[in-house]
Amino acid sequence: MSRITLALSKGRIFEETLPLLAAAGIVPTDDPESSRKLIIETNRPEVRLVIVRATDTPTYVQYGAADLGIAGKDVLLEHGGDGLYQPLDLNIARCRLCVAVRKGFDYQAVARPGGRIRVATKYINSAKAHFAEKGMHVDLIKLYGSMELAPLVGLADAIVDLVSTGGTLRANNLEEVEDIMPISSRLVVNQAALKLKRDLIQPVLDAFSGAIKP
Ligand code: PRT
Ligand code: MG
Repeated sequence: MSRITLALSKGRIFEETLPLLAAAGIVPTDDPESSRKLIIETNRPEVRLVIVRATDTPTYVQYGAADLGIAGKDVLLEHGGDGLYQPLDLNIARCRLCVAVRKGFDYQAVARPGGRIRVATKYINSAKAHFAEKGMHVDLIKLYGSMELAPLVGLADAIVDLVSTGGTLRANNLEEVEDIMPISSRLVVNQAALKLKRDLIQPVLDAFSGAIKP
């Protein structure tokens, strides 16, 4: 029997994908928040889910360990998208990528061609492209989380991070000074799998596509 494997991260992407799966007639048999299982079966014997770290989703799909996956545009921009077909913006897990600084830091003084700034981020590629376009010189410091701390302890002048409600910035005395781009999650498909298992994958694409909320 031919099967398809869909890679998802737990948390917001899993939660917001459930209605799309339901539209495709797919219901997981376990909840990854309470179960420790990394492979989750569904009501459909030919469809299974694998639970991966959000940043690893494109890698599983690129190498064909999963046929499909759902990943944030932020993650896809850092991964590069090699070997991935990206047919659908699912419009879920929405937020924006932005530049933020400690309140009182004069960002406008350095936000000009030739200006220099030290930036901490997990989004090295996106940050590099953004500051290059502005003609700024940037010293990038790679972090893996809690970026909001960096300007508070003098590790960086600014951060490039995702913001949704703005609550985390406010709680840490930071302010958004530049909007880089809107972010949402995309469906990614392994290109070889799409050809070999089109009979199983195409109906999922069609159902997802019909269930996307504006
Ligand atoms: O959490 P973990 O370290 O395991 O991995 P992850 O952060 O990569 O995964 P997860 O599940 O937290 O996020 C998965 C995807 O959700 C991301 O790749 C984004 O595309 C999307 N997304 C949407 C977000 C947010 N909204 C978001 N608000 N990802 C992260 N955040 C964080 C942000 O980094 C900041 O620390 O939430 C904080 C800000 O939230 P507000 O509401 O206080 O502004
Ligand atoms: Mg997170």
